[in-house]
Amino acid sequence: MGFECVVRTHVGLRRKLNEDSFASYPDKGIWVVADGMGGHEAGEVASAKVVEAISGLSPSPDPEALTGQAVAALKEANSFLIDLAHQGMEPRTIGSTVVGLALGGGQYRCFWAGDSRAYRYRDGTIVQITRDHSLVQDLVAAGMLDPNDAEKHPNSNVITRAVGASEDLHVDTKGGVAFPGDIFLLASDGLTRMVTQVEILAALYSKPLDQAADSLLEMVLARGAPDNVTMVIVRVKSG
Ligand SMILES: [Mn+2]
Repeated sequence: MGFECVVRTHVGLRRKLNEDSFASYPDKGIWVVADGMGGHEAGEVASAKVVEAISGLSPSPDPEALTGQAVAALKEANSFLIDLAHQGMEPRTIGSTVVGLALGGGQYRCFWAGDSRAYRYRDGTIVQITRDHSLVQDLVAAGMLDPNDAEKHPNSNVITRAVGASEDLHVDTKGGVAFPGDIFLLASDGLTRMVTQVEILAALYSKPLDQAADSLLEMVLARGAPDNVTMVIVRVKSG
């Protein structure tokens, strides 16, 4: 499988630091976006640790095997970040979300913890592959919150899973067949809170990937970009 990929990361217009990180390894067929949290540079450390964990994986044509390796590496990063947090004067979380994509052999697999998301564009339609690990997502699933009100909820920033957040990290995975022309988007919430799924679809529809990424970033900046913004867009090439 051949891939075309573009990445964008931007500090946004209100934050001083960019605590998001990304990794793009088209030769290994793996990509990752991580959104760090904790303040005072802890977030940068955490998201960098997630990316570092992914950088050490051995190439594999099987996305499921690659994802297995990634999950094991993320569990190690999880322990590292918890130990690191315990070394501080005041206990605090040094954590990061993660969303990853492994592609190979006509298959894809996504893995994630937290509210960074993966979408798949295919034949003019878009689906969100991941399901946020967040308080509002739990409320929506329980029928206690209308999905349309989720973004406006006062606790919309509360995530229920992250690398570095608890001793036993559960990473969700989901995969299937990948076809030539499929486009995958991995993004931090700095993008997905500011643009709708339909706007992402419109950006990806029949545009070169560079243009799609630029137009999405411009949209977020025009709307005030309160958070760091990171996206990785990967297209499966034909042949
Ligand atoms: Mn964020």
